[in-house]
Amino acid sequence: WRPFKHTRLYTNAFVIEGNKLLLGFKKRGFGAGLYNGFGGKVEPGETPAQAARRELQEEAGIDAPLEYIGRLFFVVTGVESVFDIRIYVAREYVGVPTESDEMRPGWFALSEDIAPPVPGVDGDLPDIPYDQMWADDIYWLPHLVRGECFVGRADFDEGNVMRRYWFGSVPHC
Ligand code: 6OG
Repeated sequence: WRPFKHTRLYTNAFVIEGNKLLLGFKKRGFGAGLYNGFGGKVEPGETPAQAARRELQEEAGIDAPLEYIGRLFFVVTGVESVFDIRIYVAREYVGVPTESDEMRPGWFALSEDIAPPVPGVDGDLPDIPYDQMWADDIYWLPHLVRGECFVGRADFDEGNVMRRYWFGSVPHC
């Protein structure tokens, strides 16, 4: 494990409605070409919760009562500071998800034991596109969907390849 010299605070926010999950396709910048939650850097003077809400508004055009649900550390080859990412989730929102310069929002199907699908609407949704997401997401997103707090760390090689990782749920956020 490479030790942490500097960390930088980020947020990442997910919205769930019934058995649908809202993801954004990142159009530019770090992680371009991948689906992810909505988020970015925590700015000076902001709390992570404030930043999470601002980024969700900027990138997806919606407002939501976000709740803190997980914390992840990512060590990336060639990136000096370690990503310290606060993960948030909301189960309701206000507004209409709208494409921004950075993100194109889209709904994906969660398993039917979260909520029964609404015929004609939810039935047509694609599954969560794990093959077009950061390699870590498949390990912790199921915790988020179940409402379990989680923590983890992944050290990445060049590109979207994890060299070493650990993720787990924890009883308290
Ligand atoms: P901006 O560059 O848009 O913020 N992020 C990651 N998310 C996952 N799942 N895995 C990673 O592994 C990530 N690295 C960064 C944090 C970048 C956004 O992307 C997230 C932010 O929400 C390396 O300001």
